[in-house]
Amino acid sequence: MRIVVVSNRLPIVVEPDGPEWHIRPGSGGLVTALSPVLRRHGGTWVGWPGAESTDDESLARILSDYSRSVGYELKPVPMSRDEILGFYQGFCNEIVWPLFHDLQTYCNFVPEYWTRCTAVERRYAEIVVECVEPTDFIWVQDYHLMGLGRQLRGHGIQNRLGFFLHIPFPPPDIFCKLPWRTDVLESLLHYDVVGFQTPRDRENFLDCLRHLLPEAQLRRQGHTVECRWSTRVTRIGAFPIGIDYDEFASAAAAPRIGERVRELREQMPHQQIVLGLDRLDYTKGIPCRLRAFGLALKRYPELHRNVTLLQVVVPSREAVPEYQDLKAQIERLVTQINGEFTQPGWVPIQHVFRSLERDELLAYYRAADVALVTPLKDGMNLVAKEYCACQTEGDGVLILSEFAGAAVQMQRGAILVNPFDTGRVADAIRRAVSMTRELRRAPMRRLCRNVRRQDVFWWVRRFLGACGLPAVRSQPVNVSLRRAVA
Ligand code: GDG
Repeated sequence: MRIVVVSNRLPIVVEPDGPEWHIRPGSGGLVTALSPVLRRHGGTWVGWPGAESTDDESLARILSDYSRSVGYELKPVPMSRDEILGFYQGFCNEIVWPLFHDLQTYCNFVPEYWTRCTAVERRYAEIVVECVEPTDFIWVQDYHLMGLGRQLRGHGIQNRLGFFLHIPFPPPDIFCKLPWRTDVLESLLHYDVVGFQTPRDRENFLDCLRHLLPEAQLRRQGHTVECRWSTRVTRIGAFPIGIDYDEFASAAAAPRIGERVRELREQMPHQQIVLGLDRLDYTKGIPCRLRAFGLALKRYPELHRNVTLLQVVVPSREAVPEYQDLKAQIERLVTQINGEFTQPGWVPIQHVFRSLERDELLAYYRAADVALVTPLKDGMNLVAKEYCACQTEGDGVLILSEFAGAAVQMQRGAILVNPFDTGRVADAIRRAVSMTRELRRAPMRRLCRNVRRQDVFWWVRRFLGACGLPAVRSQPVNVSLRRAVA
């Protein structure tokens, strides 16, 4: 059985380079989670390459070269400028993203966005139909393509179809604000399995079904719920996503990363490093976190000269005005807090606004004494899990928002905080940096054990199991062999 993954974006970034294209691996939670899965099992990844009208030969060639090097195929879905604006930036980023993160005031319910969305879903369906074989498992990812299942069934596709939502699913009083709420729910019931990150998201979805489609019959079966609606049966469950723990842990332990950690530490001597690492996004709670750190410095002068917040913000969706405002707000807060507390030889907040190379990312995780992961709302949050996997010395402390999906699995071992309660977050920072190395080890061991046991391959097995599919190959695909065959 092959897996065909369909997501809004391919796991790459393509950029024009004169008449040619330049290609590099993408970043973000979905890429981190699914790349190792396809690398291991082989298959096809269908998605938009991320650039406008990329329907040319040189792109096809470079994608096929790249496919051979990663061990799975990439199938591009072209999008015009209007489609990018109406579907991706409009429907996805101005409606579903904020609404599903409980931030309704950021929503822009433009009817044209919905029209664009259905047109783009039709295009995805046509491309998937072209490349799929009857025994393939089609696994649709995330909020952009909730309606794809219905489109595929419209083409007569009988394959097993799974859908996984990486972001939270809101309760009915929020979901019902969506003008196309019933269409979205009905579309989701065209999949065989619909998966959420946490039991709370699953229960919110079930509450929406009860409210908007009362004729649907729901029956609990173990950890999933069977939904019979119209002629269809859909299994609904919570499948918390994981990371490739072993890969992160061994990469972080490499001597070259150790060397970078030493360099970083030399630049911040005698400091406990508190790390924040997020995409530029209003759901990640960066301003609240900065205020909490400022408050910690005000309340606890013993932190002065001893603690540095290293806040990495990875540029994202910069064309959207809310994101530009957020960037300006973060810069203002950093300037203000640094202005108030900096002393010769100590700048309390180091603010990095760029994407990190992977080695640098691993070195930051490994060097950090404390990770401050405080989203206002998050489907899962892989940064929390990656931080633990990179604790080579086993003595890091994780401060985690109770509104991250990860809190369900990591509540024993992490210091849980309400990110809106700046006083308590400030206290948690002080508590974390005051813990002795010895006291830190047991909770970190427990966290690592969980993250390792419930890794990304466990997630795949559970999801496929719910689809009634056998576990797929457990050994990595031999990329050089595939290269020879291709
Ligand atoms: C969505 C959901 C859910 C970050 N900066 C750099 C970099 N990253 C990588 C991290 C991590 C990923 O990006 C971020 O993952 P998150 O889970 O924190 O967040 P989202 O991107 O919002 O992902 C989320 C996830 O999907 C998976 O289901 O957990 O809730 O919102 O993997 O390592 N990677 C590199 N340089 C960076 O600067 N190389």
